[in-house]
Amino acid sequence: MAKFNFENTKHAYTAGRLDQCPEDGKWEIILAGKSNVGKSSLVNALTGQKKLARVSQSPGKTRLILYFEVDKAFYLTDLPGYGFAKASKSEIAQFNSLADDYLNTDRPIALVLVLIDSRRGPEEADLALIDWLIHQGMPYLIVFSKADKLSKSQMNTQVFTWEKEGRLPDHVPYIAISSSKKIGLEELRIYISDFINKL
Ligand SMILES: Nc1nc2c(ncn2[C@@H]2O[C@H](COP(=O)(O)OP(=O)(O)OP(=O)(O)O)[C@@H](O)[C@H]2O)c(=O)[nH]1
Ligand SMILES: [Mg+2]
Repeated sequence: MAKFNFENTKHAYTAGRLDQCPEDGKWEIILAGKSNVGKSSLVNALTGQKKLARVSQSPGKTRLILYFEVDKAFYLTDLPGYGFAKASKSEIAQFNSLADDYLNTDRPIALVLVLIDSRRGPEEADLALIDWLIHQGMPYLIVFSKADKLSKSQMNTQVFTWEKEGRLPDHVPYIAISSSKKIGLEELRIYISDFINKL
């Protein structure tokens, strides 16, 4: 089946509240994960556009829900990061609950990409999200980000260890990527394309 043209992507909408989200029924591939894990960088890397999504050294950059329409077919939805403590209390409450609420609504969510930093590994909030997704029966894929510092075999060993430690469920579906070194991007584009095509 055809792979979508990820280079043909445009920023379609920005939403600060759930009632501002598009209602056109297009499928969404969600990018979820802790602040600073590399969600916005991944949008740019997948689409080959350096400045489509804003990337920053300072965590908590993305505080709104951003919709990127890929090949007129589906959205890549960049959610605000969770677990970030440097914003003001009211801001944290606002953008964390926005991300939480988002997954709890009736959105046409096809797949949730759960980004986890390869070197830091899964933290409590990540496992809580994964458990929740499994409980809801919502399809997800773990995306280990910033994999430029690890070899493929080191990565596999890490994942095995995390599974044994109970920091991940056994046999999690995952892909390791690096936005800066362009690792795993084509594999992820194919995975997403296949997924959308099979819906
Ligand atoms: N080494 C390395 N650094 C990366 C990679 N991807 C992103 N980064 C860096 O990680 C930092 C955060 O990246 P963002 O893409 O803004 O992260 P985010 O998840 O969108 O963050 P929030 O918007 O705060 O939730 C930036 O300094 C990036 O340059 C990668 O593949 N490798
Ligand atoms: Mg971001």
